[in-house]
Amino acid sequence: MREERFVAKLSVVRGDITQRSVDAIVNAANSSLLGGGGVDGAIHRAAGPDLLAACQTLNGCPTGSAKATAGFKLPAKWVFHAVGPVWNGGHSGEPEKLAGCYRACFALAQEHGVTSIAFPAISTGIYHFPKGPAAEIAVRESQALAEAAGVERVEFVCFDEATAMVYERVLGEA
Ligand code: AR6
Repeated sequence: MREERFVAKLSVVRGDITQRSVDAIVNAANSSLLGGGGVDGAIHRAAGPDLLAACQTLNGCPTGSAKATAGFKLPAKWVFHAVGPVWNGGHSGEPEKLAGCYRACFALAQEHGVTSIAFPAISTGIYHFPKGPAAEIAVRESQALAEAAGVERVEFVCFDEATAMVYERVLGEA
């Protein structure tokens, strides 16, 4: 295995992911990849209609995976559209599927030479995945995968204060 030459920086950022100047932002999409509410709606509004046209060529995406498009009018060059699980009590493979989203995004990062990436709290809004366990999965997978994927900077972009506090606790314990 090659020796890593850097330590990835993981940080909590409060605010709107569409404003982040990073190589890639991650969308919390659904398996149609044709848009929706929450962060998905915000990303499509900010990127402009070319994003939907690009998504229409992808034929959807399975839960627990991700697909890439350009960022169009966004500051970010790429959007990685990740499909998180709907929380259904936790015994339907939800944690593994959520981890799969992060793994797929780091694989896309490596494929596209992305060195900075911003994640929303995938599945913790409309899909109701509990915030604490979701943040633990996000941080664990990022710590395990960022450096090997060549990613130097990982931002966890939190739209609300409660989510930011959860990430700060998890990162503090990590
Ligand atoms: N920037 C950063 N985070 C945001 C933003 C934003 N602009 N807007 C919302 N969030 P959600 P999910 C946070 O519901 O649970 C869509 O309809 C939000 O506060 O966007 O994965 C899709 O099409 C929460 O912390 O995504 C799917 O059908 C987090 O982003 C479904 O919702 C995720 O909330 C996906 O549901």
